[in-house]
Formats: sequence, structure tokens, C-alpha cells
Amino acid sequence: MPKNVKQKTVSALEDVTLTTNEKILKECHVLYTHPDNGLVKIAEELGFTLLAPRKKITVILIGNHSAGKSSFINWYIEEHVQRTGVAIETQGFTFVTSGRKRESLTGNATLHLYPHFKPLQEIPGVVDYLATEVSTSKQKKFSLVTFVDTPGLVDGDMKYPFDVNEAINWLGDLADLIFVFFDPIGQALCKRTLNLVEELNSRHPERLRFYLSKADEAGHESDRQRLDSFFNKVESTFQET
Ligand SMILES: Nc1nc2c(ncn2[C@@H]2O[C@H](COP(=O)(O)OP(=O)(O)O)[C@@H](O)[C@H]2O)c(=O)[nH]1
Ligand SMILES: [Mg+2]
Repeated sequence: MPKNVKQKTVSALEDVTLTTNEKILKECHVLYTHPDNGLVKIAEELGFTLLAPRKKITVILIGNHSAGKSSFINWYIEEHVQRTGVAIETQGFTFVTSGRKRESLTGNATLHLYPHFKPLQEIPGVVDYLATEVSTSKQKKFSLVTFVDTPGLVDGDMKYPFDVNEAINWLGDLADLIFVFFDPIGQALCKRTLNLVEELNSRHPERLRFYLSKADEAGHESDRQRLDSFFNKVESTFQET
């Protein structure tokens, strides 16, 4: 089959399979990337660089070590791409995104794929702990989302191989949504998590969403109510500031 016919067939197939939201995002993207009269090209002619908007929203998940961040991603996409467990499984940052074939990418390939995230390489050590997992899952709204799984946060002597606070703050500035996970058993009051949430909240209160994970382990009804009120307090504290 000639190449242009093949391309047309692929894009016709895409038009049928894409949802309305995906089509809108795709059209916005083409406004920027059209080779003849896209905004990126026009900007280039005027001497400055423009990045096309991302076609997906970026959701960064933060929280204490073992709060259930990676499990949430696996549940959402209905595929076990992220390791989970009580040990510190997620040491770096992993982008989990949808694509046509299942693959795992290194840090440099990740930055190549997501030029918006390139400034991350200025934080020493981060690129070595950066990866992307491309999944073919079509569950829920996954085709519209890129999740950023982050290292579990802990207090004390734990030594991170890069400045974890700086990296999370930087990613939070770029993300569309920031999900904060608190688990009832672990270390819901981890100082590092609370400080980070406070910093992010001062800049982007509208992006933050709080989740209480492992509700099934919250024990008796009275425990759950105590948790509920703890949770309400956290939410109102951060929403007021
Ligand atoms: N009971 C219960 N356990 C959970 C839930 N979500 C995660 N876990 C368990 O908690 C542990 C830590 O989860 P993980 O996703 O690795 O946490 P992360 O460090 O925040 O990524 C794992 O053993 C999970 O199986 C939940 O909703 N309920
Ligand atoms: Mg994890």
C-alpha cells in the first residue's frame, strides 16, 4: 500500500476511534504543529520558540511512602505497570502514559518524548531516576491522562539521590492536577509531605485534590469517623491558606 494511502487510512481509523475530547485536544495540537502554518512554525519565523500544548493532562501523585500511589495507577489503568509494596518501591519519577505499544523508556528518552519536562535535567541526579511506562490500556479516561508517580516521601535520615522537594515542586508547577494520598495507617503526618503540600498549595491551590487511601483498613466505624474529621481538617487547613 502506498505510504500516503496508509497514512490516510491510519488517520481515518483514528478519527473513528478517538473520543470527542481526544479529537478536540488533537485539533488544538495541530493548530500548533501544522508544518506549513502552525503556531510553532510562525513563532520560529518570528525568532522565538513555542512548545505545542500537551495532548493529555498531567496528574502528579504525591504522598507518604506506601500510601497507595502506585496501586492507584495500576487500578486506574487496570494493568500492573507499577511495582507496589511496603518496601520503598518507587525511588524515582515514573510517567505512566498510554500509547500504541507497551514499552519502558529511560530518563533521556522520557525527556525527548516530553520536551516540556526538559528543565528537570537541571536538577542533578533526577534524569537517572526518571522513566516512562507506556501502556496500551484504554481503561477509564487513561488515553487523556499522563500520571507522574513519585518517590514515597519519608521523614528523617532517608537519603534521596536528588533533591526530591525541588523536583516535586517543579513538577507540581507543571502538572494540571496534584493528587495527594494520605493513608490511615502509615505516616499520614509525614512532615515532608505536609510541608510540600503547603508549598504547592500556596502556588496552586486549585490543582490539589486530597485522597484518603486504604479506607478498607481503617478499622471500626469510630476509627473511620476520626479519620474523616482528620481529613476534613487537612482539607480546610490547606484550602484556607
Ligand atoms: N488494604 C489496602 N491496601 C492497599 C491499598 N492500596 C494500596 N495498598 C497496599 O499498600 C502497599 C503500598 O502501596 P503502594 O501502591 O506501593 O504505595 P506507594 O508507595 O504510595 O506507591 C502495598 O502493599 C499495597 O498492596 C488499599 O486501598 N487498601
Ligand atoms: Mg510507589
